[in-house]
Amino acid sequence: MRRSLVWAALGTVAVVALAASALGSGAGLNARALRVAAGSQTFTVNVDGVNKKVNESFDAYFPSVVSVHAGDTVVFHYVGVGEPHTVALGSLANAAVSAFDKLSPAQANNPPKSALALDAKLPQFTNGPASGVVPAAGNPCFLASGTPSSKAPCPAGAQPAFDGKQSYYDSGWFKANEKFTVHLSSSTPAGSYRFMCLVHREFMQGTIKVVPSGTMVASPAAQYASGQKQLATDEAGLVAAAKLLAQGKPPIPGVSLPGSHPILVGSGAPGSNDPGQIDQFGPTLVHIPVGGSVTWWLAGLHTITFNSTKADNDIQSVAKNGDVQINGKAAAPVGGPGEPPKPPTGGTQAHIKFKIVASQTWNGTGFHNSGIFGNSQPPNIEGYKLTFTHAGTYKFICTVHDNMKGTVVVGNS
Ligand SMILES: [Cu+2]
Repeated sequence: MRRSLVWAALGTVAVVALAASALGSGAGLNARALRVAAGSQTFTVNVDGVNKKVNESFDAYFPSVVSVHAGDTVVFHYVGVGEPHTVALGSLANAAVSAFDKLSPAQANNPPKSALALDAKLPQFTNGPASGVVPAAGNPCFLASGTPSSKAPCPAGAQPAFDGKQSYYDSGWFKANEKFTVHLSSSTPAGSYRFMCLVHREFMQGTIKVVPSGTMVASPAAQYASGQKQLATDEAGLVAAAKLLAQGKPPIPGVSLPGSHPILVGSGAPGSNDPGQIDQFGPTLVHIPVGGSVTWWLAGLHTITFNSTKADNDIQSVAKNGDVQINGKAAAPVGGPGEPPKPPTGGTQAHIKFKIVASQTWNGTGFHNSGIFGNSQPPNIEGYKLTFTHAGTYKFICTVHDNMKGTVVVGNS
């Protein structure tokens, strides 16, 4: 199960605290913002968040709780820079998120079988690094009852209104700036409907709270503003880590990157519940001699990709019919092996273990790609080492995240 909080394994990961930080309906809002049941309002929930100052992504929904009436509409708007997400509603997601909510921080790090069994009823985003996206997770899928297939596509059909009774109601993998519009049936019973991301699982979740008609909810603008306030708090939690990352330093006191010319790939707030991560290389520029090496230490879902073209600089490919799939060229290793299937072990919560898991030599020509590293997170950080045999200036990107770039200058160029 993918943890959303890449550095949080160092501290306590309190899923419960995520829920506790959520906006209560109408909490602290101006009375003028309150309205009686309208039944036809549209509320916006941002999926992920954008920090204009630092390239970041947030495994969270803003706001994470939206209070509405039956008959209203909730628009989930993906605003991120490439971190993959979905919104899965329905009774299966509701049961899984509710079960994880009850776990202690220690249990959340090692969930009991009962919680894992509920999680397993929802498809994984992929069934392994070599496989593509699971159709029922990566593309919109709406089931009135039963569990979605882990392999076969969902039955085709128009998106129904959400009535609170469907078993599975998934947006699919969001495309850039995509909106997923959920009309709530006028017959939706009052209650809390949990939703989650099929990539980041129960650690990225939220609630549509349908209140009885006659009960007031805060206006769409006021609820949206509360979500953005939470985002600002989460952004503030990453400021210290972003400063350190720019200098090539991890966010943990006393820990430095091993090897010559190391580059840290992504960072986050250690020991906190901040759902944000920084999607930048640190440093963004290194100079090495001909025959020298660079080691990238990856934290989070990233790639190191050289000489990419526009067609291959994104792990998501969209077919003409709108179906999404993983772009194999952007996601898989090219020019040598990438991440091994099993994550390294040995690090403890307090002591980060760095281990180079892929080591290659490159002459600087042609497309070259580490492929996605998906298992690298504290306390076990995986390294990708590349030895450069020819002088030159080599620009690289991450194919998961937009705007994530760096440069290696080899020799005196
Ligand atoms: Cu990245």
